[in-house]
Amino acid sequence: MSGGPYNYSYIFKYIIIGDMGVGKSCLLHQFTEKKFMADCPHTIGVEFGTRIIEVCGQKIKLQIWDTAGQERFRAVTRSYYRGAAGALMVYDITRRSTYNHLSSWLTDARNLTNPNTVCFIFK
Ligand SMILES: Nc1nc2c(ncn2[C@@H]2O[C@H](COP(=O)(O)OP(=O)(O)O)[C@@H](O)[C@H]2O)c(=O)[nH]1
Ligand SMILES: [Mg+2]
Repeated sequence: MSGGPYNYSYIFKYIIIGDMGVGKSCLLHQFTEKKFMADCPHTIGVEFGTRIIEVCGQKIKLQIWDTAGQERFRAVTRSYYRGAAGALMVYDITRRSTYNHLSSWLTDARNLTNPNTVCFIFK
């Protein structure tokens, strides 16, 4: 697409999943703004951040979706997962339950994404 209106060659969607309050929004903010946000407002509505990275000379735009507070009920919608190239599963190292819940987050991710979606864990 060089020369076109886009300054990147690929766009990939990533999603962040995990229990409420594990630091998903902070992680996204840190990645896109390179800043820690101590008072992260609760995520309301659909939110995503973007950052362009370069791999092997190709510019890749990452579009990272943040859950819209639905994770409180662990009922994140199907459309959130659709088309994700990767799912970042986050837990809070100080709260064991958030780690235990990862198995159900992984089940959702596996059921609602395609087989090529890469799932990984962050704490
Ligand atoms: N100590 C500590 N607190 C964090 C860290 N990441 C996030 N927090 C705090 O945890 C709370 C919840 O973070 P948030 O990103 O809103 O979680 P989310 O509900 O998963 O989006 C906020 O008060 C953050 O300031 C971290 O790495 N260390
Ligand atoms: Mg949040």
